[in-house]
Amino acid sequence: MTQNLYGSTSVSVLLNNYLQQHEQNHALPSNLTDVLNSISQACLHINEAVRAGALNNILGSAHTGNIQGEEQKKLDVLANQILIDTLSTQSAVAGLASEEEESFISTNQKGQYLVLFDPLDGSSNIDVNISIGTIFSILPKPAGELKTESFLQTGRHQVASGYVLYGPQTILVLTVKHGVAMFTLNQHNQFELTEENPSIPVQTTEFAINMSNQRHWQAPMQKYIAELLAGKIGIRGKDYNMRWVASMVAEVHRILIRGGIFTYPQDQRDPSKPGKLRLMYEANPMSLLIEQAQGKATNTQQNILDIQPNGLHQRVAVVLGSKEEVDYLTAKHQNC
Ligand code: P6P
Repeated sequence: MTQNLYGSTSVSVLLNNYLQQHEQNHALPSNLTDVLNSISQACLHINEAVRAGALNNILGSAHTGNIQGEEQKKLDVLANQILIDTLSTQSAVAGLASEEEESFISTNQKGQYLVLFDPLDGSSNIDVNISIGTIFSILPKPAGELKTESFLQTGRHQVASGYVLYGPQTILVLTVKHGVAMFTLNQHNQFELTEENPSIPVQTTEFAINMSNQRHWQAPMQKYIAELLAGKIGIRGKDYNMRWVASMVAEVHRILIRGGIFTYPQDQRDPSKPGKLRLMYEANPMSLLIEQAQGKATNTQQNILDIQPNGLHQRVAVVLGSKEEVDYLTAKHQNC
């Protein structure tokens, strides 16, 4: 068998091969590879727990709440602890922030990176066997003492981001800001490269939104969705299809593969909240992946990656996916 780009004599390229090759090709620091390998190891453990489900009595509520005021599922708590335990032993990691933790966790003083994560996104789907996922974001640790402000960097400062989708396949998707790579878990429990540099189609006829909130949306969003629902006879002149999985990881994965637009807008249910999704460990990591795949992500006013954070658990309106559709919807909000 001829050697392929990654020095492997078989056609399979495993995660560590890929990361080491990227480390050389793009002069990435080796300890970033170490952090990504640690995250993938933690997600292998989470994957085992997810797939055991009821057999391990791991479904259902933990009867506890988190900083978001949300009821935690047993798997939320377990996934969070697995990530904390694994990353706390990774010397390159200085600190952690999690959707499930009120404040940050200091780990290794000499670490160069901060890791932020939603340990199990899509929790409402856990007990009904619908795809869920782990989302992660990696930031450089600023010089000096670790404090909350150390984490409050714009999404453009991320050095890597990604997710693991626990679906019909277990798929790791990541970027180190040189394109996007997708790895499928093989029968040897190894992540194997199966897709490189997906490019999101500029146009789309598929949208994802929770329609039950329609009466709460601001006028530009109501007008936009009404245009899509009008189909061919409307001003957009084409029929649209709709999807809503209630797992952002699944929606983003679909968009990376075949395009589309996903939005969770601000609504009037709680005008004090700019949106439901969290900037630091949902919107930012996903927006970096989308941009690396030629898509776009805004909060209807500006590019999500340019938002200056003011809190670890800050919420944000999200519009992401096929560039032309995101630009059209964003312009609607700016011309109102
Ligand atoms: P709703 C999951 O809880 C999540 O944070 C995202 O993964 C998902 O897109 C959204 O919330 C679903 O929200 O209001 O439809 O349940």
